[in-house]
Amino acid sequence: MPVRATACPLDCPDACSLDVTVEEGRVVKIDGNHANPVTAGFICAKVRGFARHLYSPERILHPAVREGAKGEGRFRRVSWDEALGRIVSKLKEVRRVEGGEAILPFYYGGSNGLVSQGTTDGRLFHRLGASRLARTVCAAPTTAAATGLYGKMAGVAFPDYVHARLIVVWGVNPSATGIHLVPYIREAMRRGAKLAVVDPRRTKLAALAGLHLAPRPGADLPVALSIINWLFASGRADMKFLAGHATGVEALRGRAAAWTFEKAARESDVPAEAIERLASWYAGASPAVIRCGWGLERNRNGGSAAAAVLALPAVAGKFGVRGGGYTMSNSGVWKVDGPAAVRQEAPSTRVINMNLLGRDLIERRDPPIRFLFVYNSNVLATNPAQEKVRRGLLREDLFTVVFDQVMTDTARYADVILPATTFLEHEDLSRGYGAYALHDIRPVIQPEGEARSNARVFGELCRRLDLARLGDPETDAELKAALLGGPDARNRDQLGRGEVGTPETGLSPIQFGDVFPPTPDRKANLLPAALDAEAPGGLYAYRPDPATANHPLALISPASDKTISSTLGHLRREEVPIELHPSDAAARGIEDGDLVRVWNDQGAIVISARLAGSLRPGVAMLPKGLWSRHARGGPTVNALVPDTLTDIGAGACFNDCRVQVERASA
Ligand SMILES: Nc1nc2c(c(=O)[nH]1)N[C@H]1C(S)=C(S)[C@@H](COP(=O)(O)OP(=O)(O)OC[C@H]3O[C@@H](n4cnc5c(=O)[nH]c(N)nc54)[C@H](O)[C@@H]3O)O[C@H]1N2
Ligand SMILES: Nc1nc2c(c(=O)[nH]1)N[C@H]1C(S)=C(S)[C@@H](COP(=O)(O)OP(=O)(O)OC[C@H]3O[C@@H](n4cnc5c(=O)[nH]c(N)nc54)[C@H](O)[C@@H]3O)O[C@H]1N2
Ligand SMILES: [Mo]
Repeated sequence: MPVRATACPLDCPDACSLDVTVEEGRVVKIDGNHANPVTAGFICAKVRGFARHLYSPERILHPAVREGAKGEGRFRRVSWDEALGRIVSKLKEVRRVEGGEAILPFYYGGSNGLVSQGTTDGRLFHRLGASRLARTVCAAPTTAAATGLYGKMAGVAFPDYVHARLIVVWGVNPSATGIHLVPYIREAMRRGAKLAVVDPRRTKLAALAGLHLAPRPGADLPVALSIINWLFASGRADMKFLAGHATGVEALRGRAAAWTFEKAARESDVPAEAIERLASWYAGASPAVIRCGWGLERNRNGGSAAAAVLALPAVAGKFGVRGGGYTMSNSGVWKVDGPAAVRQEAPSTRVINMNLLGRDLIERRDPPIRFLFVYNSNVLATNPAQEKVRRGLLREDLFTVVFDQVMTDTARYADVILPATTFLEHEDLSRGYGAYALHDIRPVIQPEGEARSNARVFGELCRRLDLARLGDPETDAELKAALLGGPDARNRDQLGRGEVGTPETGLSPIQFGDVFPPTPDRKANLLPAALDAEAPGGLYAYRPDPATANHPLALISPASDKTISSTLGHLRREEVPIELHPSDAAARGIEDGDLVRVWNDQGAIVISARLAGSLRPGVAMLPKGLWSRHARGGPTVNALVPDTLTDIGAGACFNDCRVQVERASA
């Protein structure tokens, strides 16, 4: 049976290399291989079972147009020609009557590589003069912090974690969200390293850790600032490193000065002794590495919190040794050519923050959004303020196209649906944001049904709208060549030799040894002026918990090991319960398995409850990426999530959701 090598582009730091077994044109087995050393021959259960997604009865196999009411999900099959014809005439009409900005492309594309997003799609919407989208649903605050402090310098490679004497896992849950880091952590521990975890839940790694700090969601900032304050005050700060390699040092010291361990303990509800222990472990260990994740960014203090955590290795002098420093996102290390290479012009049309889609669909008048083109996204399931998004999608004067692989919650509201290929059916280029790997993705099977790739469909729309120009890279091969052939042709040479490319930094850079912030002074900037101006009250200013007497519980929604965001959600049939701490449940007379009502000012959901001692008291949990079917056909956790924005980066505040829970009558 032919085994074909490819790679996984799904939204995960690990960027696994895959072996796919194909029998009579069908995928029968998917496994990891060794092309990317971090994959090391094993992959997650989700991707091993990806054939269930490929051949799902819910796969969209041909274009269709709406027959029933919006949301009803009744469609009539049409040809590609008819579907594209309708889209073209509606785009022309909206542009003529309301102007190009009444058109909004909506995409996030965490699970898309470099060809299936930001190529012909961008070209189409830019040349149409459509509204632009701020892609902020994920990683906006951490990116702002990592860029502001270090110019998004390359991070510690996962294999180098084995050299660390202390590993701090902060707001990240690799056991679900990037499993290939875990063996390196275990190996480091086998060699004697200590592990500390900062997470409101006792995750699998927290249960293994010598130290687990469980702050209230959104209270990482005081914890990190109190450690910074102590490092300076106790003479443990590395003044030599700071003098040579950092700016903004005194300013940061000043902002941290008020934060004693006791004060941080009051805000975070972590015992002062536990914070102090983390501080002294950190000061005393070398190499020490911080794996910073995304759980700590999804709240009103998220950007400042990430900045304070990322400032720790500079203040404590943890750089310059193998296995010391931090890892945030490594997506920035690849020198691939951006929009210019694929001939997207830079327009100056209005920008819409994707996190505010619901509000903007309902309220925007300058002009109103009349045409919404959703692709690479299941926005109704994944965006904050779900009921506003739903109200927007229900507008009769909105024309919605949903281009997807399966019949998502969002697709049910479309006027036209288009069938999309998966990464096993189209060409792409994918870079890891944890593991250092750049993959050339080649199709291993023919598309199911009439599915087509994004690059092809948006290219065709350009032609039908007379927006194509001579010399535009069109085919997958032309697009790949354009993306890789720019200033750093090394990527391309490496791709040519094997599946895996390496960035110009090499596979295992030492921070402030081999790599420095790619800024003119090559220094860390611990208080960047732009971030300071953006954050309400300035960078590192703490904003208190939004809980109220009516809505006292913090409802967080981290990733689960069953889905990637909402992708693969249709394969999960059962209802998904809300997890409550036993003490919070007891106080409300709720028992395991009871039906409960969860509500706040945004909305209400009815769902069953499960008691979970792994949560800290005051915190409830529902995984992200749920579909309506997992909540009795009703709204999901995002119906309760506010559309407030983070302090920097204008990101989503998924974990600033505060709710009340009560027993519901069955
Ligand atoms: N299996 C699987 N893997 C995934 C994904 C998936 O959906 N499923 N999603 C992918 C995507 S899109 C992303 S962005 C990454 C995200 O990967 P992670 O960074 O791991 O993100 P989360 O699961 O959102 O949150 C991580 C942890 O933060 C904790 N947390 C919540 N609030 C706070 C807080 O205020 N402070 C602290 N310190 N911790 C907090 C949560 O309890 C959780 O254990 O994972 C990627 N990998
Ligand atoms: N409550 C809560 N919600 C969250 C989060 C949270 O922490 N809590 N986290 C957020 C995070 S971190 C993220 S990244 C977002 C992700 O949210 P989304 O960007 O909506 O990601 P997915 O849910 O994976 O949906 C991607 C969709 O694109 C489709 N697709 C994949 N590839 C292609 C392609 O090549 N072409 C086309 N046309 N379609 C394709 C898939 O079938 C899938 O339906 O969710 C966010 N939502
Ligand atoms: Mo994400």
